[in-house]
Amino acid sequence: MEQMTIKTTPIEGQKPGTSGLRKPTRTFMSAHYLENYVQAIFNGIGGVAGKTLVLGGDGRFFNDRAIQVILRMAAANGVAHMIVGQGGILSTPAASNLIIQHKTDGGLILSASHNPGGIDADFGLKYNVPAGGPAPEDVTAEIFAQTTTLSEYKILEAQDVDLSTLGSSDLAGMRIEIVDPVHDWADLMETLFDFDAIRALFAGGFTFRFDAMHAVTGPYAEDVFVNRLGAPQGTVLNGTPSPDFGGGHPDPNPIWAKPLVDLVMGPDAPDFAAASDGDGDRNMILGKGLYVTPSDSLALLAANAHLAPAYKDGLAGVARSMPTSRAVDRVATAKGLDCYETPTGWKFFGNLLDAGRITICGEESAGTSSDHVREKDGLWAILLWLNILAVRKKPVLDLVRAHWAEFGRNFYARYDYEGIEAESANTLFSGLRDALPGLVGGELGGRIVETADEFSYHDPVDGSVSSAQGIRLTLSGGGRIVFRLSGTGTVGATLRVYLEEATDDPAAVDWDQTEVLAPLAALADDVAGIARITGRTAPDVIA
Ligand code: VG1
Ligand code: CO
Repeated sequence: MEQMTIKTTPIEGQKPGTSGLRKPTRTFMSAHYLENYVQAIFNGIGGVAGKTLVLGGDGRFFNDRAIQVILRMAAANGVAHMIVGQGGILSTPAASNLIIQHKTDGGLILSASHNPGGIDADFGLKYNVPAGGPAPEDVTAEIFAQTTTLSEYKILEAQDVDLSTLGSSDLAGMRIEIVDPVHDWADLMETLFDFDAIRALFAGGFTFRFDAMHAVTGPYAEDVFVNRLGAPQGTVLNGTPSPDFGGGHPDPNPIWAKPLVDLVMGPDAPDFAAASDGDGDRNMILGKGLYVTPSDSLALLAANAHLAPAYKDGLAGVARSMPTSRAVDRVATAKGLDCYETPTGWKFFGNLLDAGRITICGEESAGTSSDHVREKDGLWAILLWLNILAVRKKPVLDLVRAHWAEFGRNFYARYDYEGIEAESANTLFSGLRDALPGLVGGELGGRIVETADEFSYHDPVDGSVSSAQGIRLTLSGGGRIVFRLSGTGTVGATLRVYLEEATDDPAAVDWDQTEVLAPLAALADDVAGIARITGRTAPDVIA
């Protein structure tokens, strides 16, 4: 086995976004692309000699090849110990858990999450820190800086490592430990939730369908729901992971998980249904005849978490990303909890969780989690729902309506305009920025603009500042419009427009969301000039 130092030159555009580096798979497969980025990570975290790292991914196309390259590079860079999910597989929350439980120096997670997989789709790679969460901005900035000056990388010439057999082996002095991807994470779940109560729920005939969307969670869901909790065979749909996710987008929302939504809206609806995404960190929650928005789900989980053993003493505080609806803020106010507003992306919750300031946090994009790991955790959210349902013994619809009646209701939708030209996006945002000062105090659609600003986050724990995190307008009567650009796309720019209306009117439990939000959608178009600047008259996706 020969240690090689390969000369290379910087590759443009290796800038991590909201969640690591995401690019078309063919880009990742091009000469030196993966190698450069991995070496930049190793250099950017101060070298990896003697360190222990976790390694695994969501199983998408190129996962297996990339893992072999990373192992050879890790050995050549002097890594002491690599903990690898069997078959190269780890869900994102399971990887976070291994990083924490084994007290490692962090980990590499291969995933483009909800983006489709395949040679003509997307791939991704991110580094998580020893605390278990996605690297914060100072670390990703250092990694990016490394990509711009890189001149060589180290790699071993060696045969492929067998990833299929559990146990330890050696690669040029580096210990490789292949672990079961599911076991430790599933054991952790048993410590958090009342498995006996959920088992009794299933034994009583409660019906549940979980759609794994051909992605990484299939084996996790089989183990927890079927083996450990006694849900019947057939509970897990699309449970066999595939490198291209069965040709679909592994994105648990009403568009990409339409068959499941159709099921709960039809005559054979189960009592409860849920889905997760490519790497297992997102969740979608459904009841009979009902889609629960992720923002409402976060609020309901925060309000009821004390029903699960891990959270029985209450929550330290809660947090949500800025565009997420303010439904959880109402719960925090009612319960006297601190509530933090962070920029989009899980990395911003890490400090608050580490400092013990919050217990539960979430995002409108279907990510929710707690302090048990430092990633969002799709199956965790579903298990907390099951625990709550097992205690409350009421249909999902009743729980949601009771929640709205108690705390008030926030109507919410996100409009995505995909693949718009970068220049149009820039024009739109600079136009909005220029307009902000003139909007405050004025009238828009018959309502007063109470605030109009660009969100800057001041991290209360380490004092760091993250600016330009989205433009937001609040309107009298509880309305809010937020504009931001996606940081996970791989082609062109994606404009996200987040619409929210809030009311305390008890009658609102019966109002129609689309109708309530329609005037705001028109205002958003008007104030930002979406149709005028981008030529788009309707969003590609409404989530
Ligand atoms: C999106 C979501 C954000 C989420 C991120 C990663 O980012 O909006 O809430 O944290 O994806 O999730 P953006 O920048 O495209 O809006 V995942 O499940 O893709 O790791
Ligand atoms: Co994901």
